[in-house]
Amino acid sequence: MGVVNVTPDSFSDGGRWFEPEAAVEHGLRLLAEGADLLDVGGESTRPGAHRVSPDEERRRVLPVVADLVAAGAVVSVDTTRAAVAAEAVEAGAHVVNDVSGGLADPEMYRTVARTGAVYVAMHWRGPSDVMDGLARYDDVVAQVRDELAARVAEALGAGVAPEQLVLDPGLGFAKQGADNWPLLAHLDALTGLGRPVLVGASRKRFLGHLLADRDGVPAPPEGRDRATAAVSALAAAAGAWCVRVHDVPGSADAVRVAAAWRAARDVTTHGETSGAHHA
Ligand code: PMM
Repeated sequence: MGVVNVTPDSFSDGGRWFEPEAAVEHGLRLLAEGADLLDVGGESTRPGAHRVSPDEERRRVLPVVADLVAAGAVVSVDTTRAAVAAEAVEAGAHVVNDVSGGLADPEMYRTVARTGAVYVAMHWRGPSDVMDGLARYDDVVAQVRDELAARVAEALGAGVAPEQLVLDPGLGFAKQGADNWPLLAHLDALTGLGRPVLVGASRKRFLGHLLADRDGVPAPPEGRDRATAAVSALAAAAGAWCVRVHDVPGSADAVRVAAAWRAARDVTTHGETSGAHHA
């Protein structure tokens, strides 16, 4: 999944593709580089970010969604608003990517159920301007798993079909730096919930800290792409269905490596496939 942020202020690529034409052109480049899916978002979720109005969000994302769909792309809309999600699906989006997992808008599950779109439910505890204060865990893996399982139960109760659901640990969202690694290392806790898993590690702060220089200065966002590709390889090898990234070529190669790795692992020493884990 390649990221197309139509925002002036995203932490990782803020403002570079804010004009619709530039955003569409960027999306087409990501497709040419190997993305299977494009995630179009009009509202920054960077830590501390404030909300944009629904009309402004519509103005940013809908034309870009429509143009990319017309160009043949499979498009996801990154929104927490049910109305924007519905209009994006009407414009041709196939996937609704909701970083709030349905907690920001009480209409989201019913809207998703009605449209039949694929729905990514990310682990979330509150809006970007307060989320850093909500990162308190005794056992981050068990709590994120259980809180996502509660979202799944509520979505199903509102009529969303199980096949529509994709789950996401929400790296960096109400997570302190050190909370992200156990979630990655125990991805099986989430794949164990029985739905495909999406991982969004790309250019996030915890990678900047990992790659800090000798003085402790974090690596800048563009300096985190190789580490992002490494996470993509490991996440895909651990069974992730999708990785959401800004820089596509490294992660496209990484997921191919992981697919070959998994396929070879599933072949027994007698040359027969176990058949259980084919990606
Ligand atoms: N992260 C961001 C935005 N949208 N969606 C999902 N499903 N998972 C994520 O981890 C995620 C997301 C923040 O990154 P950006 O500001 O670079 O887009």
